[in-house]
Formats: sequence, structure tokens, C-alpha cells
Amino acid sequence: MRRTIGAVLAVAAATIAAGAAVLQETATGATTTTVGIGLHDFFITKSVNGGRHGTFTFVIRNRGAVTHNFRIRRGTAGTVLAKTTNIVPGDSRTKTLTLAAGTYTIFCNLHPNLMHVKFTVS
Ligand SMILES: [Cu+2]
Repeated sequence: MRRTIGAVLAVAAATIAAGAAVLQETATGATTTTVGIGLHDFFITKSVNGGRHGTFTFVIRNRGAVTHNFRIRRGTAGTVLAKTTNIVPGDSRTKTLTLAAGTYTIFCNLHPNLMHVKFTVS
């Protein structure tokens, strides 16, 4: 039995380490979520597929061998809500913004046809 509890704790720790950390929740249901974004040659990875509406902190790292950047827009053609300057390989940026419920697109505008992923806020 002790072994089972240890396994459950290990899973919980792994979940937190994956970057799906919901830090707080307000009376309106808004939350604060940290999202890890990896920029690769030429695709984007995300630590979570989305989250509850509220504040999102995107921790963006260029894990590729060429320069990339980060953009997020509502839908697939909406106004860009946040962007970074170009990020050289190995470098990082952090962007924090408030997102309402909806579907968003995270993309790199240096390689927009290859590097775009959906992000869903509920
Ligand atoms: Cu790129």
C-alpha cells in the first residue's frame, strides 16, 4: 500500500513538472496557467493544449537550430495579441496575457506555414 501512495505522488509531481500549473482560481473561474512552448525546426510543442480563461504565462524556448519567434492570435486570422522579438537558438522569452474563452493560434511568423498550433481556452 505504501508503494501505491508513492506512485500516486510521483504522478502528481510529474504533472506539475509538465507545466500544467494552475496557480489560483478566482470567484469568476478565471485561473492563472503557465504554458511551456518549444520552438523547433519547424514545429511548435506546448506543455498543455489550453486552459481555463484568465491569465496565461507562456514560457517560450527556441529548441531549434535557426531563429524563430512567438505570436498568438484569436482564431486563425485574428489580431495578434502578443508577440516576441526573434529568438535565437537556445534563448527564451516569457509573455503574460489575459485570454478569454475561445480558440487561438500560436505561430512563428518566420515560418507561418509550418509552425502553427491550436490553443483552446474554456
Ligand atoms: Cu520559426
